[in-house]
Parts: sequence; structure tokens; C-alpha cells
Amino acid sequence: MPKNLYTKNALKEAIAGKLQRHFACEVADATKDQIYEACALVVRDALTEHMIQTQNEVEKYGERQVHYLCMEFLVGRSLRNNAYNLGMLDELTAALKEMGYEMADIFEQEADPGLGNGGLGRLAACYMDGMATTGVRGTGYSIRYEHGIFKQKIEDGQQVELPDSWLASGDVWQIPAMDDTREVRIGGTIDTHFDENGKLVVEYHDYTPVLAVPYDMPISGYDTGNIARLRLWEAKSPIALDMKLFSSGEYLKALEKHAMAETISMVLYPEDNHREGQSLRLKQQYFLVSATLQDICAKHKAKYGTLANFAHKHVLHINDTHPTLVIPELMRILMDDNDMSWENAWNITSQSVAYTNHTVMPEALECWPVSLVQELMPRIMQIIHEINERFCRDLWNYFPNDFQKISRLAIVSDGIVRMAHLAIAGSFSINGVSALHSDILKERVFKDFYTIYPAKFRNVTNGIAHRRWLCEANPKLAALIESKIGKGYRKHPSELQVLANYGEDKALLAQLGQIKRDNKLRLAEYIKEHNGIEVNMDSIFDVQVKRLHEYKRQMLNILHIISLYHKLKDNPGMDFVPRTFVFGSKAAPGYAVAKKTIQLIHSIANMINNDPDIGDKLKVVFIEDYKVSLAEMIMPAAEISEQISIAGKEASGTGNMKFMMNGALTIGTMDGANVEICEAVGRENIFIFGMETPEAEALAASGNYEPMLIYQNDPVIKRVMDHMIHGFGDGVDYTDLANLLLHGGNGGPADRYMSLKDFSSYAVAQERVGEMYRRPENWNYMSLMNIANSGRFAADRSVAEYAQNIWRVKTNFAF
Ligand code: 26M
Repeated sequence: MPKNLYTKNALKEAIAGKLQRHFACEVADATKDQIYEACALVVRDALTEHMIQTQNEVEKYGERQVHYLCMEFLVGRSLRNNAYNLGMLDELTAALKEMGYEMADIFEQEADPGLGNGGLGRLAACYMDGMATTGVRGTGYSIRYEHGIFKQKIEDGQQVELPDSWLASGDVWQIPAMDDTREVRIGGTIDTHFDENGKLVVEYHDYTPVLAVPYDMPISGYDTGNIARLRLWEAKSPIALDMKLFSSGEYLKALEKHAMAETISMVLYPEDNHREGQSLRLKQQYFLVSATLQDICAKHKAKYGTLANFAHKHVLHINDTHPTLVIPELMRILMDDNDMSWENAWNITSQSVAYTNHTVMPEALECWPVSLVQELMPRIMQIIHEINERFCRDLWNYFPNDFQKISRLAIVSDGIVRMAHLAIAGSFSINGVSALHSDILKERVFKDFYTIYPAKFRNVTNGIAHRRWLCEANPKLAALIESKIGKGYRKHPSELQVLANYGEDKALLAQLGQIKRDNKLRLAEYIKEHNGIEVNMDSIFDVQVKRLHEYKRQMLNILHIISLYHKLKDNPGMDFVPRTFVFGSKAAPGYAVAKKTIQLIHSIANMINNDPDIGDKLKVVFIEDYKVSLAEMIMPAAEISEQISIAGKEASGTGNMKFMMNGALTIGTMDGANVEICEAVGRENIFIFGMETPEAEALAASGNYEPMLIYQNDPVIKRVMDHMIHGFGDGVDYTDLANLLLHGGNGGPADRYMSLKDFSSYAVAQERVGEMYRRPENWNYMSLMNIANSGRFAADRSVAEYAQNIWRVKTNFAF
């Protein structure tokens, strides 16, 4: 437990010292940017001290370590988070105040590193926080992308992507560790033979060497000396460009290899729940995996002199299939570099790797052409072929003579490598991310694998870093909570449950309402400044922020908004509870339907926001460039959380948990973790609608779904769709989107995600929302019940479950 050595005065002095040494300036002359950096350097000193301590302990005790591999870590800003966790935030705020600065202004100077797309990457970041706090010896590994997720600009209602360079001001938190630089080999050819002693020799020719240079981000735990380390690899070419080579004709070749090497960490792929089969992406994956494993193995050997006990000392956790090449890469290192037999290597590998699946979307299940893997990593492809052959022999024992099934389950088939099958074959654990999702994996997606290996399958429901998303993002709410139940919930999130005893506390309920209003006001000011829209503070703030994807059904929300508009146009004097609909969403640059949907939101926003008949009863706001730092402002201001994916498709969702914890009420389908949120708060404290998974799946499978019939029979829907076909007065044609719903296209059926089918039940649920909002006390009561029951969705709990059921390491978390 760290003592707080940082008093206000000590901090002031330390900040002044940093300014002097780093910028040769005095406090009075410093820019906000310099103040930010000086604060960051002060906090960093405290962190690095802890990091060294933590490393020493790992060295000393030799406990099993967790290595969490993920192509994305959407960490968000660091200064406030680290200051909070180290117990320095209040003093730092006070110190800055005396120096004439508002803490919030200084936080805004920090870049928001966009090293991820959405749910997957943010989850990885929340788990770093959870590991640090619960005392798991954990290291995250990813790529130090020079350009993270693109910066979104909206021009004429359309998304434009701009490159995001976050490194300039993000640098402070990354500590280079040049001594741990590794070399990864890409491409070339191999020559394998046995030497005179019968030992396998693998020779590499003509490959491109790529240096992996590590940068470490220390991530503090709350109220503990423990630090989790995030190691980000940067790709550098070792090839010195030498003009002399020009004469020998080697110059261009060298130049090409040099450029290829340095491209590897240039950019994050901006797809989410969709695979993009580019060779650069595969190189990135292998780069991450190979650098990480070489690093772990080298250190292990230095300590123990052998890799024979590797599985006792390490868990390699792969976040989705993206780092699945750890399996053949570890086999390669054990066999080729350490003379191990196949059997020993396989035992160690398959006892070390655990895999989490994050999506059931068929277009997201990763497959790579054998020819590409062969070209980029020939030895790895050889090993995958061997794993596949042995695996198919096993399958034959389970399903004798069933050639079709075996070829369906094979790792390599029809010239394709199926990464999920490789991950299942080569790991000791596979888990889904919510109870429903894990069941769907067992019963449908990986059904046959489940019959073979029932003991490998688990569930760990996702969780979020509740200190970041509640205590730091919503300090007023945190203070109110702490005035009733104390601070224990910061480390023991289930204690939030105690709040449920205060359901009758009228004063508390009123305070809850007031805090929500304060947070709404902050968002309203942001909207005024960035969108030029004046929103009604008495309206329901109804928010859908998440990546744009058809299965998430932003379209259902839009269709309903158009229907409300019609209702109000017909009857402007009606008794209507005002609404502000807020969207925030990035679309993958190549996903045309998603981008058009963003444009549609802008078209209806223009129509509705400028209609004098509507006034401030209805507003539609699109928040540009949605990211972690904006989410931290939006979540506390939300009253309704839209979680309306078609049942069976959203693996878990984590935004749903952040909203709930901030007292928003959910309108949602029985999908992903919504099911567990519903169970936690009770049906009376959530607005559930729509088909459930079995019904949705059966209807899709039957081929009998005909949205055209709904269109013909439901006058509300007919009018909405006709309006879309007719356009919204700005000359933009939406018949393409309307056709997708009514007739299908892009090789898919009409209304693939069944928005029309669920429309009427959604509209009814939204009516109930409006009615409930008329009774603030009831509303605030429901809000309180959501907060009180949100503790089980803390990342600390998830991490502790991973630790107990999968990683088999100790934590200090009490369930
Ligand atoms: C794959 C290949 C090439 C390029 C990109 C990808 C890719 C990147 C991200 C594929 C999927 C990616 O993310 C999937 C994802 O974010 N899934 C979400 O994971 C969350 C955390 O478990 C869940 O809460 C969400 O329900 C799930 O959609």
C-alpha cells in the first residue's frame, strides 16, 4: 500500500522543477501543454518506481505470469487515471489550482491514444487496470501503431477519415526498452534438413529482418504498489541504406525491404467485427506474436536455463484469434531453437495458451490463404500443416468416416487456414464474453468442438474499469455514493449493492437527479459548441454510441426517430416527453452501408432540428470523432442507453455496463450482457423489447422473413420507409438503404438484421420510457437500482474470474 508522499506543496515544487529542467521555463511562463507534460512527468516518476518494485517481485517469487496479447489496446488518457490510482489526484488538483490552472483543462492537453477500434481494444485496457489492482502479474502486448484509429470529420453529413498522430503528446507514458529489441523474420524461404546427429536444422534465406523495439506503458493499480505493464512493439528496419549497394543492383531490393519493415507498425486496421484479408495485417499479427514470444522465452531461459517448465510459469492469453500464431510460433521456438520433440513442444504450447472469442459474426471469423501464410512465414505454415494433420487424425477417432465433418472442422482446408480452429486445437481454454455468448459458442458456432472438448469451454462475462468509468468520469456521482456507503466499493465493487437500501431516501434520489442534470449540462455545452445545437435540458438524453454496424441496428433507432417526427408533425400540440437523441460512431472506411447510415443520421438531424413545428421537443445530435475521452463525458450525461442489437449477435457489449454504472436506464434486446444486466436489475428496472435469440435465429434460418409484408401492413412503418425513399429535403437519395431493408442486396436478404420485425415492440418500449420519465422519483429510483447492481460488471471481477478459472493465478479480489 503506497503512502501518499505527494502533498500539494511537494507536487507544486516537483512540477516547477520539471518545467525548469525540461522546458527551461518558470510556472508563470509555461503553456498549458507544458504544464500537462510537467504533471505527467511527476506522476510518471511515481509509476516507474512502482514498476521496478513490481518487476523485482516477479523476479523474486517467480509466480506464474499472465501475458495478454491483443492487436488493440484502447487505453484512453493516462494522467488522470494514474493520478487517481496513485492517490494523488486531489493534491494535484489543489496544486494546479494554486498555480492558476483548472485540472480539467490540463487533462484536455493529453492526446487520446486510439490504439484500437472499439469493444475488443477497450476491454483489453480495462483488464490491465483490473490486473494491476487485483494483484495479477500481468503484461499486455500490442503494437505501437504510429497512426491509431482515424480521426473522424464530418463534411456535408459524410464521414471523412483523417490520420491521427497521437505520439507527439502521448510519448510521456512510454518508456523505451531498447535492450529488449528482438528480430522478427518475414518472408524468404526455408531449407529444413537433419544433420548428422539427426537434429533438425532450419535455414532461413532471403527473409526480411524486422526489428521489434519495445516501449513500456506502466499502468497503475488502485491503492496498491502493483503495476501492470503494457509493452508496445515498434517495427524498425535494421537494413542500413547504403548507396554503395546501388552498383551491385541490391539497392532497390534493400530499399524495398527497409520500407516493408517499417510499414508494419504504421497503421491500425480500422475494421471491427469484419476481417480484412490484407497481407500487411498478417505481418502485423506475426510481428506481435514473434517479438512477444522471443521476449518471454529469452527471459525465461535466462532465469531457468530451460523452457521445459514454461507452462508452469506463463499463460499466453490471446484476445480473439488475431494473435493465434502464438501457437505455431511457440512450437517453432521450442523445437527449432530448443531441440524439443514435437510431443513435448505440443504439450507445453497447448497447456500455455488460452483463447477468448469476441464475436459470432461469420464475416469476422478469421481465415488466411495458405499461400499467403506460406509466403510470409514459411516455417510457420509448415508447422500449421503438421498441427492440422495430427488434429485431423484425432478428429477421425471422434467422427470415423465422416469426411465432411472432418473437413469442416479441420484447421487447414480448401487452401484456407481457419484461425479459430487452430486456436481451439492449440489451447487449454476457450471462453465467450457473456453467458449468452458462451452458450451460443457451445451450442452453435463451435458445437462439434464442444462435444470433443467440453472441459475447455468457459464463460467470463466482460467487465469495465469502474474507477475510470465511474469514480473518475463522474466524480459528483462518486462523491454522492461515497457519502452513503463509503469508499470500499472502489476495491470491492459489489459493495455498490448497499445503495439498494436507499431506495426510499427521497433526498438521495433528488440528488441523483441533480447530478445527472449537471452532467447533462456539460454535454449540452459541448454540443452547443461543436454542433451549434441548443438542446432542451428537460428532454431525455437518449444515447447510442458505439461502432457503426448493421447488426447493432442504429437503423432501428433512426426509423423510430422518423416515426416520432411524423407523430409530432401530425399533432404538434400533443403531450410529448421531449427527447434528445445522441449518436456517436465511426464507420470502417470501406463499409459503404455504415457510412451511408451516418449520412442518414445527419439528414434526419437537419430536417428535425430545423423544423419550427418541432421546436425543442425533438433533437438529433451526431457527435463527431467518438473516442474514449468523449465517452467519459457522454456516459455520465446519458439517461437512456441504447443497446438494441439483434438478439444473438452482440457478444457482450461493454458500453451497456458503463451507462448502467452511471445511472442510465437501458432500452435493449436480450442480447450479450444485456441479459445479465436485466437479471441484475430486475425486469422492472430496464426496458426490454424484441425477439429473443432462438426466435431471431429460427426466423432467419426459415427464410420466411418478409419485411415487405410488415411494410404493407404497418402504416407507421410504411410512412417511415416512404419518407426515406422520398428523401429528407436535402437532395440525398436513400433508396439504397431503403432497398436493403425492403428488398435486400449486397448478397444478403431483405432487412438482414430484422429492424422492421422488432420495430413495433421497440416503439412500445420507448413509449414506456417516456411515461416513466414523467415521474422523476420513480425514474431516479430505477437509476439508483442500476447503479447499485452494476458492481458485478467491474473488470476486477472479470479479471479475478480469469485468474481463478483459467489462468490459475492468485488475486487479492474477494468475490
Ligand atoms: C480482424 C481482421 C482484420 C482487421 C480487423 C479485425 C478485427 C478487429 C477488431 C476484428 C474484430 C475486432 O473487434 C471485435 C470486437 O470488438 N468485438 C467486441 O468485443 C467486445 C469485448 O468483448 C464485446 O463486448 C462486443 O460485443 C464485441 O462486438
